[in-house]
Amino acid sequence: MKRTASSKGKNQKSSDLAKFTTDATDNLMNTDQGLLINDDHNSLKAGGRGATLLEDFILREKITHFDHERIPERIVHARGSGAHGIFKLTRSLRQFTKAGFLTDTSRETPVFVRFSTVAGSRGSTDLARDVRGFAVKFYTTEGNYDLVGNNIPVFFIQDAMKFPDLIHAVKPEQDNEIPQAASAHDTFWDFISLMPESTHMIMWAMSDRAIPRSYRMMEGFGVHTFRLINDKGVACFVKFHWKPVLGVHSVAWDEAQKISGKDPDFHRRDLWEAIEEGNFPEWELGVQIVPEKDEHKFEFDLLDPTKIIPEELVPVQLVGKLTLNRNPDNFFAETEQVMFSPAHLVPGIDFSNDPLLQGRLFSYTDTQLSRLGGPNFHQIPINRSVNQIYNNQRDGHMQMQINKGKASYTPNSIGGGCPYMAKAAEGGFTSYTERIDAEKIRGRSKSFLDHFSQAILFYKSQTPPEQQHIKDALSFELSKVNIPDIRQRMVNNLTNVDMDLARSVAAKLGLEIPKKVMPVTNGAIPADGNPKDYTPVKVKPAIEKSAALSMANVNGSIATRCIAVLIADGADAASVEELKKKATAKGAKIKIIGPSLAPVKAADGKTLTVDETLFNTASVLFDAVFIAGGKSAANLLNEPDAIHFVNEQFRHCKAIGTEKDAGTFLDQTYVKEGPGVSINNTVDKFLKDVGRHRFWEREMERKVPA
Ligand code: HDE
Repeated sequence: MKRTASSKGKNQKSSDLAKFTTDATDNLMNTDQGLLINDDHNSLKAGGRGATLLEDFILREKITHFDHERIPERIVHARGSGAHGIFKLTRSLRQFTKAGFLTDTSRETPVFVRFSTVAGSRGSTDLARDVRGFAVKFYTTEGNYDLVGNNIPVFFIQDAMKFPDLIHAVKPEQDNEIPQAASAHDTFWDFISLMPESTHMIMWAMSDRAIPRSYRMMEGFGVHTFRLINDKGVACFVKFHWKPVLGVHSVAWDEAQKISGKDPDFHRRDLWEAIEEGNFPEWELGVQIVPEKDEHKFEFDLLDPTKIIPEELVPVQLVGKLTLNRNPDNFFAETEQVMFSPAHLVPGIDFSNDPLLQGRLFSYTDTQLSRLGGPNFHQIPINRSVNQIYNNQRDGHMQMQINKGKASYTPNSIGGGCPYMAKAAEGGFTSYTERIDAEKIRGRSKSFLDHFSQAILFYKSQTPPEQQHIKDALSFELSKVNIPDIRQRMVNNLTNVDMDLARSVAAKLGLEIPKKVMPVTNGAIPADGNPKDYTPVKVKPAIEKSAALSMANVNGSIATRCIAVLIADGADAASVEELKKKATAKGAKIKIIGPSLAPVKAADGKTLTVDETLFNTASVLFDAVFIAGGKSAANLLNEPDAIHFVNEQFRHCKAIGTEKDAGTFLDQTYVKEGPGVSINNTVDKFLKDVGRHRFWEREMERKVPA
């Protein structure tokens, strides 16, 4: 018997999965018992019009399987999409960790990534205002490592004890199950208004981070502080970051709501299509490293998940690249059945004592027992480690492994003492030896009581349009709250962040704000009975602003952006071709949109193929619009949908370009020359504008009724 359970350096994942993958091409249909089927259209009956016979085992097998096709959806993060890919380290972290995938730059580690929203059901819209899950499973040769993060670097609560409360509050209300995939309702804001520790997260959740343009254009964060441990046993603290190569981009809130109707699969489709087209989404892995000796050097507690470590204090070092390059073959088998857990570790990484993380370590495996029906879910192909598993776990629902021999216990002599335990030097996992000398208490550290300083830091770091979006989001959400006391309590709480913010939201809600900052408390009573012990405090932050918190810095790339070209008969084919050539050379996608699917007759007699029509698509599904000139523009005037299309692009601050003679068309819209509008301008200027993503300054000046 071999002494080691791992097959070092060998990546078995793809062949393992292939073993479980079936392809019906060129194969005959059979039953689950392997019996070839002769007729899959008709049940067995007594005569052509007769009753169906109970004897029909083929019908019964098919319907029984169908009856049990659904499994419970995830209690949170039910709506999601996944993809396969690889992780490649570019800079070894050997100084800090012994984890193979973070030290060996020659390795390519296979990964499966699942993105998700949190609050909605499995069939809900992708464009809800919500946090996005960003869960990565690394199939390393030392075992599976899961980095189960979000697209926002902090969380609503500090202690796992409050998670069921938070989720009950944000989910549809318990009496009528309304609203779906939305936080804009009484129970959510009731809870939040009584939980001052959520203030920092609320700033992020009300910012445009909560309505991403694409999964491919959002950051990811491990949120908690973790530990790295090197081969000498020396530990440091670490925060994990994912930085999208395409930059961080979002949509407008009005747009998000409309996309939810026009294409609720917007993010799922975007991810799927990008991978099918070979535009593989990429992120760089970043780490912020804090030596153990610096644990207490910050004005916040590293263990508090409502805090970031500002990049200005500890820079993010980029150390590797994640590339998603393969769509799943089967959504259910892979994306629905994949199970992530922050407790899936490899040697060289360990937990911190963050009380939110500690609770998560229990929850993820536990929830799979309900979802996947038993303790053997790790044997489902998507969840399997690349290593063969040897231990004494036995039996249970859906056991797939056939364990040979008599010994299923340790120590044993019957099985020659196998399987052996691995020494640390052989890769056996050992927990970090942390010295803890403390009293057992149910309580919270005083170092967790500053709930506002980083909310202020975040708000101050936003540009004026970003601040306006936060005001608008809070006004929208709170206006949906029916109980006036909750609205008032929330605007009172906002005075702790920014008076102008509180004033502006209060005005939209028809409320007054108090003249001075209002204290808030969650009403928790510490063991010694003195509620004052939990009264929030404010500390002076080390920095006032952090550029990394704003999304305003765009990199100018137009790669994978989708540009609509509106055309009708009489279009100038040559200039449409020029745009197409230049845009696709820079990686953008062009979709020709006409009044119908019939090819458009160009001015020179050529025909232009139409990709989509004004009646089957919508402006909110595109990043920019170009209006073909000449007779085409005049003909488009007969299409009210075309006018609406362009007005909406204008309202959502997107780049608009026109060809010569399209002015007559624009005269019938609200579009005015200004930032991001290129009237009779060159294709190059238009494409440069597309690279700006959005011209939010336009929004501050002009509102358009589209
Ligand atoms: Fe989760 N979370 N969570 N969570 N979470 C789940 O596990 C939980 C938290 C996150 O694509 C569940 O398999 C508790 C923070 C993601 O499959 C469940 C607490 C962060 C996903 C669960 C948290 C996350 C989940 C539901 C507080 C960011 C989707 C189904 C103590 C760092 C993973 C499942 C996927 C899913 C529990 C807080 C991220 C119930 C108890 C903080 C990305 O186990």
